[in-house]
Amino acid sequence: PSVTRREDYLVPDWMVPETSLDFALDPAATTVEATLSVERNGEHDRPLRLDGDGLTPELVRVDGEDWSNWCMDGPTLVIELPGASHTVETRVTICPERNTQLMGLYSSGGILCTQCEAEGFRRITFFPDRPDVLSRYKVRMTADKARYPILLANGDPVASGDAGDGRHWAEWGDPFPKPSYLFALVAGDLAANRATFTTQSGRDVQLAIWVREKDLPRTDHALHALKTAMAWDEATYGREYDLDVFNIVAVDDFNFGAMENKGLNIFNSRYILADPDTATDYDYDGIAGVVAHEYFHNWSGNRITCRDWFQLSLKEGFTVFRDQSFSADQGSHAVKRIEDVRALRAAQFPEDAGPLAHPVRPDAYQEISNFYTATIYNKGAELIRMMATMLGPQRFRAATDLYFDRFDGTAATCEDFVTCMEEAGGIDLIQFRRWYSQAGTPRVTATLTHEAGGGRAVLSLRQTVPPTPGQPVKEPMVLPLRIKLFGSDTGAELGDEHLVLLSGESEEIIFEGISERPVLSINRGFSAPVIVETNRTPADLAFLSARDDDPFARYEAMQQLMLDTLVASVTHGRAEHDNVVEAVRNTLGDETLDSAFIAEAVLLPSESFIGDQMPLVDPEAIHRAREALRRDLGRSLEREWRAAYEQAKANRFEYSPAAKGARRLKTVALGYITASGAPDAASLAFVQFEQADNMTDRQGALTTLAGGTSDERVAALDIFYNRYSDNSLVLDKWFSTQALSARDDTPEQVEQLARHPDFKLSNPNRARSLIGAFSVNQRAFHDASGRGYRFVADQLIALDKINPQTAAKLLPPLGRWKRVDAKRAEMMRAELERILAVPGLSKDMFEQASKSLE
Ligand code: B3K
Ligand code: ZN
Repeated sequence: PSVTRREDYLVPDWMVPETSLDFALDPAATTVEATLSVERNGEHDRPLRLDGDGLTPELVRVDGEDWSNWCMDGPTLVIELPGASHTVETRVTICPERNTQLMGLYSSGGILCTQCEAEGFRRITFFPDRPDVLSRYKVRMTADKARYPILLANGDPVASGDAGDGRHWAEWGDPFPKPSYLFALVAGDLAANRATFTTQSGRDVQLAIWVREKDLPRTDHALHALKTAMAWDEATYGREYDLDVFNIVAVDDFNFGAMENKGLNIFNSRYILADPDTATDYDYDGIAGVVAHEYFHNWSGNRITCRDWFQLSLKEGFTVFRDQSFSADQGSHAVKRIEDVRALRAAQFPEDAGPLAHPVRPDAYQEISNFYTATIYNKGAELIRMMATMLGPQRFRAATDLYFDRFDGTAATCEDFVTCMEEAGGIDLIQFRRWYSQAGTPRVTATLTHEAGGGRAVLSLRQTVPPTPGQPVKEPMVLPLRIKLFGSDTGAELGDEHLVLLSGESEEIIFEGISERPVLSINRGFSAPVIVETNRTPADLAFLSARDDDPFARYEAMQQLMLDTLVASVTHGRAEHDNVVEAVRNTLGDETLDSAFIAEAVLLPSESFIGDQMPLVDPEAIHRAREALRRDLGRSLEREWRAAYEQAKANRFEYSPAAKGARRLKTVALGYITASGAPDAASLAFVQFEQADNMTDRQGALTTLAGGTSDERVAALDIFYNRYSDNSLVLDKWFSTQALSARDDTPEQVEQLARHPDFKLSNPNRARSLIGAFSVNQRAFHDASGRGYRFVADQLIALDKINPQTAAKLLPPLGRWKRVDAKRAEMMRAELERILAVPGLSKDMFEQASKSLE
């Protein structure tokens, strides 16, 4: 397999200042005529190499004349050219309706649309398909007027007209030079939800969200989020939108969440469509977050793009950080931070601890699509957050201003960004840069000792960074740790919060004047993305869970208390639950806390996260221990859960932080009432299911029922299916709820669901709703029979033939065989071997599976 290496980067041989494209659109055969103005870049005599993928040139012209001095080098069109600049024309024919990979130009539910990042443009036309070739695009589209009344492309509309024969045409021009991965066009029978946004400098921007007519009523939330995001980016980063129009199109078949094409974002419909009856609060939040994310890319991604794909986190890490901050500002900062850290721990920590671990700025790849990972995105965002913490808000803003100003209109590197942080921040980030080059989650051991006589407390910190593939030995990192001490007798704060920058392997910090026994609050706000081990007792953790003034630290103390209890119980077969029960009782009864925070704090860590704390995962023992603690919490606090449930129940649907918090706590309480074994639990859930005026409550009740064995379970699943059988986004929930179920027969159920008439691998959302959900259901996936592994491998082998990118994304759980016992490991390896033996396996899957076996 061919490997691309960061150190091999060379500037482009040819630049393409102008690109003009002419599409004769047709689902079966679309012809694409491209006219490129090309300019030799530097002193060399190398030919023009135009990337292609599955393309055959039907015509090659140079400066208006037929040109014969070209050849194909594999998929690449190589044209010998004299002199410095030319006009090069090519023509190809492509078939959108047979494009099941969903890269390039394809058809989704009758809409023609494109996806070009990272290397999809070369499936549309011959081009130097790399992010550092910036070009100004003009696009002309001709299409059947009845089937494709709406024709959209990047930039602003220029002209349109009738083409005769029932066809029409439109021209669009994008004044901003852009890389090919940001190219987009859409043709379809679409209706728009429109609004006008006036920018801070007083320019009017026409906003439109394009969907099928019947979906229009479900676009208000996304449109509102877009306007809010545009205003937020002006207020927070001083960034204003730069075209006259901003279009968003939603399609049902999409390989990921959405795409930030210049002026024409294309979305997976799950991140646009919402109404109370069909979308949960998580869906609403996800929509606002993704709409904002793609919009923010207009500056962090489009105006400043990436020099090469190794710099992907330059745009993705920073943009995730920006969307996280935006979402935090729309509601509770504490709850948002808890959610983001939970996502990081669920997706990125396991990646960093497994065979696919890679640095935030990778050194090599076989298939770049495999590197759109939690490490690039979520850990990348944590790196930006650490720099923001070290700089403080004013200097961070000065540094981002400098970055946007200095690199506007260019293709930049992570190094460029860090340099701006250093210059405007006035700090040295030499050692901090290791965060970009070293993979693996650092582990910090923090030991606090108190010399009562001398009134001193000594905090010893020690860090290690684990070996990862290709990086056996690591250097210490810079870890910004927010730290505070509390008095265990008085509960008082013992001094202010400190920002400790741990940069050596170990360090001691002395606190003077500490007369009572101190309790350590460390990594407050999750200031560094690390694992912290401390010598805190269960009583210390319970104390912090009730008293810490940093809400994240408070949540974290409760989680740690729960984890310690669960790990002890898995290891020794049983454990004392009283500390957890009392801490949960305290939190539930604390009237100063809001419901959303309480709901997060009292939720037990997931089975996989418990597994991540153990040397080897015993899925059954973890499940038993967690269920036992859940039952105990349910029984011991049944009165409190019922009270919380009743209180939250009174609300009618409203999309506000308070109403969302009430719904969240309500379903958590329902879960505990169910876990208690109360005889009326299933009927309580069924009533919630039936009477719900929103999807959060309905799906919450369904999830509770789906995990059990009541008669109501079957009834609810049927009712849900029938009620929503024409809504594919809701049917995805029907599949995923069952795939995530804690029932003993889930592996079997999932096999049956894969034969359900509504299950189709060709739709990525549907494939993920079953395969993706099932493979994070730790106990079911790791069923001792090995049938879970076989199921996933069978599905991925079938999916690889349709859509390799989506298949490869679902592979990592099969690769974590080092985390389980020898018997399971052997079965997992056998499935990876079976995948690798498939003739014609994609390079996407090959890279993931082969690395996973090492
Ligand atoms: N930039 C796109 C992701 C493209 C993924 C290509 N495999 C969406 C985003 O991060 O905003
Ligand atoms: Zn992004």
